[in-house]
Amino acid sequence: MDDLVQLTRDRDTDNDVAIITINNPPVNALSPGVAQGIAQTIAQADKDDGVKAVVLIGGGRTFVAGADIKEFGKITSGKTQRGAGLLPLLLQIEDVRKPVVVAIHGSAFGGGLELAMAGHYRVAAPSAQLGQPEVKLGIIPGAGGTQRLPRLVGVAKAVEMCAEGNPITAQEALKLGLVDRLIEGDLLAGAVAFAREASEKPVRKTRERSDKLGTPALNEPIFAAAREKARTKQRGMMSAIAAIDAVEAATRVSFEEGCQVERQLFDKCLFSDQSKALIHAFFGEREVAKIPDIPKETAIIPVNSVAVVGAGTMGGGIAMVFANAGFRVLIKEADQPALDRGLATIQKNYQSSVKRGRFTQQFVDERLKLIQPTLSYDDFGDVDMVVEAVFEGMALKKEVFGQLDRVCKPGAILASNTSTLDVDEIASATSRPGAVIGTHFFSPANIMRLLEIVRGKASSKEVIATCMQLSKKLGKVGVLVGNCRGFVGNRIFGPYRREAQFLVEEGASIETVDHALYDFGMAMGPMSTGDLAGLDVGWRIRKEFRHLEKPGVRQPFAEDRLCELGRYGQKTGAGWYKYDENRRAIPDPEVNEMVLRWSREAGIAQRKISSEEIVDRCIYALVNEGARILEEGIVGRTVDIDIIYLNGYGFPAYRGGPMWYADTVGLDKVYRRISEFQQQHGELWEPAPLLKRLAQEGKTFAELNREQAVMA
Ligand code: 3H9
Repeated sequence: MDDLVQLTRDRDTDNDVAIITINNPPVNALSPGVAQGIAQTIAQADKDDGVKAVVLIGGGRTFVAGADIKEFGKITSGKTQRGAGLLPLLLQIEDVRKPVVVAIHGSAFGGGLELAMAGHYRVAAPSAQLGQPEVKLGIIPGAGGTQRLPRLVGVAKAVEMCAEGNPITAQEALKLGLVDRLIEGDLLAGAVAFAREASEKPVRKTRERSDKLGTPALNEPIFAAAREKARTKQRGMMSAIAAIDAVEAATRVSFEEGCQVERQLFDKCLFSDQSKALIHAFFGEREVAKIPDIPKETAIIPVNSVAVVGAGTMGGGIAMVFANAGFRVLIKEADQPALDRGLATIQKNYQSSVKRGRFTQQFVDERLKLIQPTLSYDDFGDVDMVVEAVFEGMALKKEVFGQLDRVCKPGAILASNTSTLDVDEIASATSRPGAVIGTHFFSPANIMRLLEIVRGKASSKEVIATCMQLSKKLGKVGVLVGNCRGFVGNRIFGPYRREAQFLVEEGASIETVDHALYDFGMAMGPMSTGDLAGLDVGWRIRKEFRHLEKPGVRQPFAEDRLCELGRYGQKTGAGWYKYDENRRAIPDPEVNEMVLRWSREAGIAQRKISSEEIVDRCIYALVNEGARILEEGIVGRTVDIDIIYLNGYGFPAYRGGPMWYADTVGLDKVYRRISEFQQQHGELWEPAPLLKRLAQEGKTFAELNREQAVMA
């Protein structure tokens, strides 16, 4: 405890302000030792008549980022008993007879904000952020946050913060009354000065306040609107609804009773599969950033300026990603009309972001200044990195890379945004394959968080480490993958969409397939996803690779037929669905009839198919291919696949990704079902040997992931 929490005195002035400093790097998580340390030091300061006020502050880069999330796993697995939690400590702080001033820098998140609200006053650095993000971990604030926050910021804001989980800035916190003063400069000195002023005033206990708790008439519409929003924006997330219920309790019952309601809801959420999955996603996102064979000390190549080749949808989006992160970006096209079209699209996209309130006009103006159009490679000699985003064809890509090899300075990173092509073959067009790497952005590049970083045979460790670090700067989740057709995301997506089509060809309606997977939690059903991405994309790829298909093995055909009819999806106003001028999908009975006719002609027996089978066929197809990818070493860990699916393919976060989901079902059960599918549908369903082995050994992918981490 001595190391985790220190009690000192302010030495500059009268020595009458006690300073309690939390030192639990990296983020001062409230582990049991920290809570114990605060309890002991606060008791000491309370007893000491020489102390007029107390300052509670975080050492290092932040105040407190919350409870220690690792502890939750110990509780749910039965390794640790769930005790009284932080509530008694927070009551103890609130009951101190002299003012406790909490000084916040970095983040006051979760239990960190709950701790801060138990203090009598809060001061903050202007850059600080405050929030109750628990909902994103599938839980709710569990130390009185749902009861104290509405007392400080009012019911509407508290519901929003607890149910949506997004942080607010120190400036907003000041306006709302969550923070009492912003301190420019030295936070500790400012907090001590504030504490000395406060020592003349009576202590204010947050839990005894009720002036912001509203009335039933005022509150009812707030809760109704919040529930409606949660049902649409956080579809299927039990923690969002639980957070709203807990804040509502604050407006109906006493503080003590409200805390009991909160605790019951917290426990229900904590022991749910949803919270385990979301916590897996939280740590997984951080784990994928660590590459076993690339040490932390690997030199990072400084990247300050970037060039993008190609101003089409992807190139334009990628230029925006870099500009948004403050990089100077050259954007090159082959001719003026194409360049003008690309720039116009960038401007249009920025304007719609301003309209939707995502960016201010000033931010957009600054970003546009960073994007410099060009028609030649002349200026490429200075850039630190190039991202090629031209049409997906090997000959063209190789020509571009040959050109880049001639004009770029030594040390520049040469990245390709290919989504399917062989990165090694692209690299062979240069004299420096070590500098070549794949950076597969997802469309729309400026919105989607996923970035697959494709490691070629020769990609250097420095280039890989730099791209991984860069992904964070760009606000992306970078996942390192090996070089194979479709890499990880698209390769696994193939069998998923194949099964969706098979199901339609076997008699399920297009809408039934989409609904079943939407209800499972996917952001969109597979047929709608195809229409959005453009059915012609897959059609073209299938035509190119048809020669690789094994003769006699069933292949879906309905989508190809739709393409032959010019139904490419949303962009042509028709695909699996029809689309109105606002691109709203309208079921098209004609397509269901056509597919029925084609299927009968092909001799495919028609039958009634349950939603359960639809989900199993599509999701287990992801799992089986995921297991093959793991075996082939295309990714190093199972968690890599989960993070790709959560960030790039609309897989429901509360199910933790396909591999995690398979674990929750039980791999023996998944294996048995896949074996049944193999009997019914043939060799496309051959179980992946890894899946078979794990199922037979009674293991999970998560256990395999842990073994892989140890071996690395
Ligand atoms: C809670 O508080 C419940 C309460 O109501 C009380 C209930 C009784 N615990 O993200 P980074 C690790 S629930 C344990 O890379 P950044 C993280 O894994 C909690 N570990 O840094 C990483 O480890 P490693 C509510 C944590 O600067 C390292 O710290 N709070 C925790 O990009 C650095 O993290 C939240 O949900 C934690 N609470 O971002 C906040 N937090 O180096 C969660 C971080 O081994 N945290 N770690 O990979 C965050 O949002 C970000 O970490 C933060 C820093 C913004 C703070």
